[in-house]
Amino acid sequence: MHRFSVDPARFLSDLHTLRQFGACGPGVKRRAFTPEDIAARDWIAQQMQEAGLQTHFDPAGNLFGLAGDGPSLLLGSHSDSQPEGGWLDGALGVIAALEIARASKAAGGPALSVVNFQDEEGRFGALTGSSVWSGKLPLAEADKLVATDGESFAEARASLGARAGDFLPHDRFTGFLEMHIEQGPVLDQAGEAIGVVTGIVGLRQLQVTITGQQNHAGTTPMAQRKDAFTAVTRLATALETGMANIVTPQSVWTIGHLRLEPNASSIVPGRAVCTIQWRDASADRLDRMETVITNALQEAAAQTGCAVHVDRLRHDLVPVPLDEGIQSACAQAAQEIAPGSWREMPSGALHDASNLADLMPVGMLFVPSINGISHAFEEDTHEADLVTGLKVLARSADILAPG
Ligand code: HGY
Ligand code: MN
Ligand code: MN
Repeated sequence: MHRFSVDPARFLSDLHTLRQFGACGPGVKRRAFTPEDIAARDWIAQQMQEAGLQTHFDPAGNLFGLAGDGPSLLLGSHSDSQPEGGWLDGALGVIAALEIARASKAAGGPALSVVNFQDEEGRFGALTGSSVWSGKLPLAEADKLVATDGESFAEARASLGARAGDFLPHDRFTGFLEMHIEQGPVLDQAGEAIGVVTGIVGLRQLQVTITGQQNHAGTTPMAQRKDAFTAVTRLATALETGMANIVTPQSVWTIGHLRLEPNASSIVPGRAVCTIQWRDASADRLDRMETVITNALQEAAAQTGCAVHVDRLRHDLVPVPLDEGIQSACAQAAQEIAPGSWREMPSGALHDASNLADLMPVGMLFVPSINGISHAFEEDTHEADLVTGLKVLARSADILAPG
């Protein structure tokens, strides 16, 4: 028995409307708290109100659409993007949640609320909005976070103005269910439609500042240089060697942000700032990877005569198993709607669900990413897979929601 039915055309139309906020070719640039992000949040809040949901912004910029004053199942994701983002990363989960909550409300169905978390993509921290709401990151600490573009979280969130209310209590919600694009190749290569997520990897990140000696690129003999970029290359090589015996094919580490100073072709770089981020499903292996990283940093410094300073940029995000009960509801829904075209799988990407798993039952569903591409403008998913995901998420919510 289904207590409500969704409208795929309306869902797809809303997805394409959201895509316009910060549109950049096929993708989006919609960093947390930028004008495009705020405009998108205001539009989503308006859709929530028109759906009969009570809208609420909290001090961190998280936007809720509440089904009523009583307990409800929470569905959602995030609408902020990476500096160069795809149109579906996060947005899919927010719009699918909106469509489902709207359909249930209209049908007098179960109480389903919506959340659009802020700064999942880490312009400031790590899953910042849900980290603050979950209590893992005090707001006063978050306010001190500074984006690589120089704006602090405190300055950015001031743009909420009068929108911001108080933090909502966690116990208003009976659980959290998030649909997201896989952002990897597994479902696409297998030709399957749905992933029922079993767990989310843990993540750690350091910001490394390497100080050498700025000098003339023509007159400074190679043997006398303290070249900060050489230290970065030695670090990267040492990581490859050091990780080889302790990692699995799913373990990852990335030097994703690098700034050379003064970044001029005729000057030996005297300073380099980079991030090292690593992820794994095992906390113990994250520890062992951190030992490799620490040793590699010391080796790079010794070999180049540079000084190395490390800041742990983000609070640690531990590996998270997802709720068994929610997983079985999602599996039942997937088998009903996409029989034989679904699998259980882990998440190599981080999600806001990581922050809620110790507060309430949490579950996730994936839909395929074409060619496994994400965090890039060309990120995309076949429309039929988007609609299948919506229907499986709706059915899962129908099975799980109280009342
Ligand atoms: O980095 C992540 O895993 C997420 O997409 N922000
Ligand atoms: Mn995301
Ligand atoms: Mn992302």
